[in-house]
Amino acid sequence: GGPASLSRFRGALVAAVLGDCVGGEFEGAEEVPMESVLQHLSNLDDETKGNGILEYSDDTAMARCVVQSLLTRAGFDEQDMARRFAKEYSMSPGRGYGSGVIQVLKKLSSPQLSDVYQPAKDQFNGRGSFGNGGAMRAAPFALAFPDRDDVKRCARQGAMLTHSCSLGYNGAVLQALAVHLSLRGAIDKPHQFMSKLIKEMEEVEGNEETRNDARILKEAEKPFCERLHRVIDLMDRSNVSIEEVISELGNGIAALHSVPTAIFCVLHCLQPRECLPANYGGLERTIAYSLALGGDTDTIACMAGAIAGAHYGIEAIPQSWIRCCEGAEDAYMNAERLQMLYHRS
Ligand code: 8NA
Ligand code: MG
Ligand code: MG
Repeated sequence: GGPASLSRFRGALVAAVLGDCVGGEFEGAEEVPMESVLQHLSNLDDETKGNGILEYSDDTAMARCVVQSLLTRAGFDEQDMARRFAKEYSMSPGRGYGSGVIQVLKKLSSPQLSDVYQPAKDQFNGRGSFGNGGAMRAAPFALAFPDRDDVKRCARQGAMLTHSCSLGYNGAVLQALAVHLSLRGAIDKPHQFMSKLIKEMEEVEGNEETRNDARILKEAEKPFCERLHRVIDLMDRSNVSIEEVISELGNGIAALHSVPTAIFCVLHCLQPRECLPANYGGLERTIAYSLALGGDTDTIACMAGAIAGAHYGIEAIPQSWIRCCEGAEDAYMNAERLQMLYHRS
């Protein structure tokens, strides 16, 4: 479909759910042989395996709250979104939430709470979380607002409900920007896509909070910009090993060690790759490759899935994968509602 077509909205929201659901199998694994990934994915095609439904985790649980809040309030409402996060956690606490964020979610359910941003600010001795929990649920902001400044502002505020460290919420801004640009067809020109991302992130990271946090955590002055330059270096290489991707970009639970990685996965898988089946399309390659990196596989595949889904559209996703994943049907329906909100504003 063309820029901002319904197919792209559906692709983004559904592929994010798939990445989370199929990635859960390998979450936290240090090494994941590609053979195991391909076996896992081919089981999805095989109805006789009867492997049942793959459940979604915290990534999708929180993204669903973001979607419902944006739709119900027809825009960003921090009180409403915070209430939904808290309620979702209290109803299904076993979705694999990060150990720190649970404290925030418990505090957010208190009726006495006056500032919904305060619990996140109290995390980690007042430094706030730099985990990827804000970024993993950032895609819906790109699907709700056509204006880039709205996307950046709302993705940031939405992440700050749980992640008050700039290395956490700036990761959410980067993820939302990647989906925003992909939705408009920007990945047709990968180098221009990267230049636009870096130009935006130069501004996003050009402030005192970012500089302070980066200094304390001994990172480059503009940590995400520095990582995006590494993505460009790697995408220009004809041969790059999984070990190099992990050592250059990371595969961990920090936003800095996973959002640029997810972007790389999408760009690396635009072409057929020797390690991946020839009958795979770009979206299947992206999901498979994300899982083979190991580490925080569900979250990296979820974020890469959202960016790739916005690029390739819903037609690129195998029906059998959709049938196996909890929440994929809901995502398909909600994508249309988000597109209406997007075109309304
Ligand atoms: P979070 O905010 O609890 O952060 C995740 C972890 O990062 C924390 O528990 C800390 O260990 C560490 N961390 C974050 N900020 C700081 C800081 N300022 N100083 C020191 N340590 C810090 O949770 P989140 O929502 O960001 O989640 C991130 C990832 O962890 C997600 O992928 C999520 O799925 C989760 N996770 C869960 C499991 C599981 O049990 N199933 C496994 C791996 C990751
Ligand atoms: Mg998860
Ligand atoms: Mg995860």
